[in-house]
Amino acid sequence: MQIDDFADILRRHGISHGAGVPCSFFTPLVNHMMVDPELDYTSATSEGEAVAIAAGLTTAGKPAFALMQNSGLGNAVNPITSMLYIYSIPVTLLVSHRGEPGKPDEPQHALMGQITEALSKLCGLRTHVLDPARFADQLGAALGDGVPAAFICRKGTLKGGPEAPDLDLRFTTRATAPANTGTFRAELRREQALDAAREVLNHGLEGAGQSDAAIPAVICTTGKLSRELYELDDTDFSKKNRFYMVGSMGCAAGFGLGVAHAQPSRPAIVLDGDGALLMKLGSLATVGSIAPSNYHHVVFDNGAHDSTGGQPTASPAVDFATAALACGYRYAETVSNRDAFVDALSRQVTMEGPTLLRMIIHTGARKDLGRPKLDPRDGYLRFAAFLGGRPWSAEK
Ligand SMILES: Cc1ncc(C[n+]2csc(CCOP(=O)(O)OP(=O)(O)O)c2C)c(N)n1
Repeated sequence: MQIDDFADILRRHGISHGAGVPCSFFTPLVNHMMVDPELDYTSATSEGEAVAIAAGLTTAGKPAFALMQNSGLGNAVNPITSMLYIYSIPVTLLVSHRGEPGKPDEPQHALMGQITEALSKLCGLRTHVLDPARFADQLGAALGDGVPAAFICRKGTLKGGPEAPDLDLRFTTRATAPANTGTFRAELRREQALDAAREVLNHGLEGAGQSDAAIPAVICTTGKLSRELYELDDTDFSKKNRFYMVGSMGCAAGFGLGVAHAQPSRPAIVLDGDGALLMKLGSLATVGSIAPSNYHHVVFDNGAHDSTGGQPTASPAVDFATAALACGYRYAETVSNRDAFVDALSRQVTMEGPTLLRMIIHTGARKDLGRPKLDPRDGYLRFAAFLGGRPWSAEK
């Protein structure tokens, strides 16, 4: 299938964005996207992150695909099963088929080559082998039904495309220093810090005359952070600008990047945990390379996987603020008390992003902390409706 025809089908179905980690089978597509002004490609640091970015874009009204080698399908299993499947987000996966049975290939592809199609189906993806004659209809059907789908692409299926453009790369070193340095000790628990953040997170939700675009999109990482924020003020289902991630640990940063990229005039605030950020630390680099000015990253750092019992993480050894600046964030700082946190958060959301705010907190949560009564899918649809970007059927 000539890549121009393939790209045309994507375009006709409203797909203008893709994120991925490439396979040589997709060279025609990636090269094409690098020169086609109507198709935008984000180079992700892992296939799971690519799925998260594509999911954020799709949710915010820019239907997107995630592209990967089938070896990377293994890296994406959790975001597919815990995010695309749970929320039924119609992201299109393009998965190459290395190690196709009966075709000579390298040993590392042998087993994955045998199980690719079955694994994709087991993950709940509507799975097709990419057939040029049927691609348009199958893509249209998946998007129309609002379900995630995978197209398995065999060697040579996609053809043509330009040569890769010459990259005029300049590698710049920076003397990076965050706004403040020092030693920080926690004063608040996560729930107290979240309580202090609410005015910024809820900005514009109440009160007449606020432009809808000024209301931030708030993306919350998995675990107790989401549960606490929900219990603080959303049990009445009033915080339409929030998305509580269940599972998909590490994917809030990538999902938020997709949202920020799709809706550049709306602030996107990602509430992350240290464990989750460390799981997909590459997201700092992806965010820094795209550098959306509306992206604001807040890391609630208790040095632990608090939600699973307080097991330590590597975060005390990691200066997230310096790391973010080194990755291309425009501003970053660390705080540890309530006043400094509120001040920094209020300032950062008005600054040109990406920004990162590391809030040092204690471990621990209320013993009687509940679980959201909000069904994950309903919560997701609320958020997608708030973003106005749901071009697919609301029914599963
Ligand atoms: C892929 C994956 N691995 C492990 C878990 C289990 N898990 C859920 S929350 C969590 C801890 C998250 O830690 P952190 O991001 O630091 O947030 P905290 O709980 O400290 O607020 C873990 C390990 C999971 N949900 N998904």
